[in-house]
Amino acid sequence: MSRPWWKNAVGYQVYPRSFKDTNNDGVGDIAGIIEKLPYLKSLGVDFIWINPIYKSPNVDNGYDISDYEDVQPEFGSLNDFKILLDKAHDIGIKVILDLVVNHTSDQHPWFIESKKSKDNPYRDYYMWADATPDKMPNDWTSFTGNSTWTYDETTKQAYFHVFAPQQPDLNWRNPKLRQEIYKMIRWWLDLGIDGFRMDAISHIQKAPFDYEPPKDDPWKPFMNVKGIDDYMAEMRDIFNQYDIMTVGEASGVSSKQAPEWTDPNKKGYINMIFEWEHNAREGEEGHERINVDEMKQVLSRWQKDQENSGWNALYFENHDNPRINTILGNETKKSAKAIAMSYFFLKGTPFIYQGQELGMTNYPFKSIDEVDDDESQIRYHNMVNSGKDPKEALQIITHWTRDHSRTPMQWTSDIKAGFTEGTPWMKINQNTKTINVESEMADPDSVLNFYKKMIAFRKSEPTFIEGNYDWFLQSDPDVYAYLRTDDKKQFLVIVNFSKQKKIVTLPKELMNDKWQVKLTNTTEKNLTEQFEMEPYDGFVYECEN
Ligand code: TEU
Ligand code: CA
Repeated sequence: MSRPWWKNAVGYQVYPRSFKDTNNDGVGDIAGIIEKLPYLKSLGVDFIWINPIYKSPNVDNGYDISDYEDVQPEFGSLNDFKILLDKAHDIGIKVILDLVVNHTSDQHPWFIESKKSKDNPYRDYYMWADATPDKMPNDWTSFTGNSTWTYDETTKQAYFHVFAPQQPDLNWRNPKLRQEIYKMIRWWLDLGIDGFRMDAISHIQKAPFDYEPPKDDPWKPFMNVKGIDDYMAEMRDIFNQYDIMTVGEASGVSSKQAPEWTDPNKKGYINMIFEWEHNAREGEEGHERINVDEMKQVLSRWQKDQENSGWNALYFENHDNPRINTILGNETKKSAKAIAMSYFFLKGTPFIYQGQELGMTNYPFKSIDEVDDDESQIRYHNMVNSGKDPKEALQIITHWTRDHSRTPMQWTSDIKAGFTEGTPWMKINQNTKTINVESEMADPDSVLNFYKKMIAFRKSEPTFIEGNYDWFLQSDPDVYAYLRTDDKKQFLVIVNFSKQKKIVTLPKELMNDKWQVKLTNTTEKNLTEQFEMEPYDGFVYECEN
């Protein structure tokens, strides 16, 4: 069997609102993505994943869809999208779209109908149950921290939602609903897109509503619940008719269960999973950082559990997380490069989030009014309402808000970052003066040029595709080190995440004089048993067998 294209591909995530604005309304658009295709090509990526571009009232920035088969006018038209698809394909870049089918917007015509009466033909597209304004059908908690139910006066029942009330969950138990979704999936695939990132896909099945979740696991009733397999298998049978890739946001699917989901010789519903567990935090609320030790363990466990069966999606940043160079690095060029090296050579398909390749950092939020994200707003107001000091609440919310990744892409040193000439929908980080595409293109030592080199290198070495993964220095709390090995070559990746200098002892059996530095963010040096590392030093060594 020939190897599927996505196994040696590098992906790039585009958050369209914040990528590039061409008509100066302050919001990024499809024409902006088209304009920047040559940039993406020069970076060396093979495909882009674009966050939702569908029609949406924008309560959750496009993750609340009111028309699955049309484009949000702010972004352009369906025709613009077709042009983007053609132009991307012309230069060898594939395009995957977000598939948001756990829920719709409350403005979707299905929900508008569904609300009207208990016997409306669309009633069962969603989940309704008897309630009163102060007694909901059960006590489940949504991802926002509030109830999963919202009462509706018209029919004196409540509807179910795991996200915001404006995002009612679809009723996947209803075969008619499923057929509508499958029709829509085919419609996009027939248009020629190259796959889907499947949003919140592990939540599409819910436990019976009389189920009582354990106190320490409030989301269990909608995390990879029994019965989901039937729906996933139905989607797989569609996906298998196309040469596409699928990556599922599937929290609740464990590393042990993952091969069932991602190995075509098993159930093989999708090609890979964005696991969530490695985003482990440590430290006090409002000051947390990535816990390196736990991160190493989680990444290694996923590598091992899918080593011979299934496939991994590799990422550090996305539109739901803070900037990695702030929460794991120290906001320097050097740490941005170290972080890049640490995950890029794992087994799987690496993804880069827009701006990560520049070393973009968190935004210094000063007031809750600067925060756009609905989830952060809800959490902030819950905290303040329950008596928390507003200053403290602000610190907690803004330290880890999703908005850090949603500030506009930094193209130039201009005050508006070359993103727009209008008023940007979201604050621009003023470190665009130094962290931007234009300056970094001109600087041979920039994070951007490092990424270019790293991407080309990764794609040139087949060992990184199928080679084994072996983790060493397992008990070191700061240094992440692993080997990738096949019968021709061996690569050794080693990164020091400590702010201190470290001397680590490498395994004796690895020592020989054939190791050569292939990539580093510091001065090259030989691999020695007693190996000294400055803060954020990173190296990739190669040895021919
Ligand atoms: O995020 C979903 C999401 O964060 C949960 O599925 C996650 O598994 C859970 O919080 C586990 O801790 C996606 C999008 O990435 C996000 O931007 C959207 O707001 C959300 O879905 C709703 O569509
Ligand atoms: Ca625009």
